[in-house]
Amino acid sequence: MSRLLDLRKTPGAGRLPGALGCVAYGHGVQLAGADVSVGLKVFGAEAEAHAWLAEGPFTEGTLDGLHYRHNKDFLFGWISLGEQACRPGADMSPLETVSRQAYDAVFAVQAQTGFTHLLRCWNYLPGINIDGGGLERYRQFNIGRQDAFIAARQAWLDGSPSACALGSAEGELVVYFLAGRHSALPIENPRQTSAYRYPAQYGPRAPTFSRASLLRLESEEVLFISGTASIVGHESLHLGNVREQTRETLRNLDAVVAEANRHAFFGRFETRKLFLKVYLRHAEDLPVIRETLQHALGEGLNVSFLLADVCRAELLVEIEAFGFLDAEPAC
Ligand code: 3EB
Repeated sequence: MSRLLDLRKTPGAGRLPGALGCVAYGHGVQLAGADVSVGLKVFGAEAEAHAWLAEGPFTEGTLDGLHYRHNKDFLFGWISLGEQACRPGADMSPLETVSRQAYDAVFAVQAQTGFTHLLRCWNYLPGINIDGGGLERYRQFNIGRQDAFIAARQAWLDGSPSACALGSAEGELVVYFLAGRHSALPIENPRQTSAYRYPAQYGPRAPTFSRASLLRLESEEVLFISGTASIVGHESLHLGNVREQTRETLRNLDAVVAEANRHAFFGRFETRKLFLKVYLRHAEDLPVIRETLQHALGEGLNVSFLLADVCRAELLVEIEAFGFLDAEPAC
């Protein structure tokens, strides 16, 4: 059965023919043929390409610095903006300015192409935990992102897309995303305060994302789980303890999966069968995180490990996930 969307991990490879979009992860390497490169170290390979496969034909374009490719059902878009070259708006930091610009471009492309439903956004910003002149840079990003959602009259509370936001050592702000013609069901985690309702102690503007989004298509269901960390309610737990942070993160993932399963139509998602991306702050934590994951979920996981800063300085690990359920094959 052909899939509308299929995620393939191809270590070191370039763009696959038939890819709606191809993302390369790797520090200091450019993969020929990838649409967008994210400068994070990958464990176990020099680089990894993650390709979203979908049925063609494809149409490509560029608008306001944002590149996109779409078939009849899905649009993949990507933009990379440097802060040096930007002209900050009045009372706006360079990062806030480029974050606003990136999301303004996302919504402009959506309006022009008709792929009006934002499904999943990936955000990578240099120095995410660094003070940007009175405000942590992640918090500056949150202002620019939320302003763009509000200006474009996009759902910025309930109904916002699933997302992740990670820190790279250097480089530009990189945003890539998937959009569709139909809305996904936003899923929240009953163990956690919705991120868009975080209190002001985490920054003047709350982050704009849902814990997960569940998309039902004719022959499959697709689940995008946002970056998930050791947060219960709105508080970070297990400070300094990477094993316990990993275990709490897995409890949160299971809770989101259970919540998604209340709405799933074609069966049940299982955490251990999802495609997992694990972001770790310290390379030396890899053995503990890997062992904790295998202990909880078993061997044979489909998992990538990436070195990245997580958006709260005390968080040591964050996990995002993606999965499918096929419709019963018609015989
Ligand atoms: C959290 O739960 C951890 O700002 O887009 C996770 C997923 C996190 C997405 C974002 C941030 C984002 O708050 C951080």
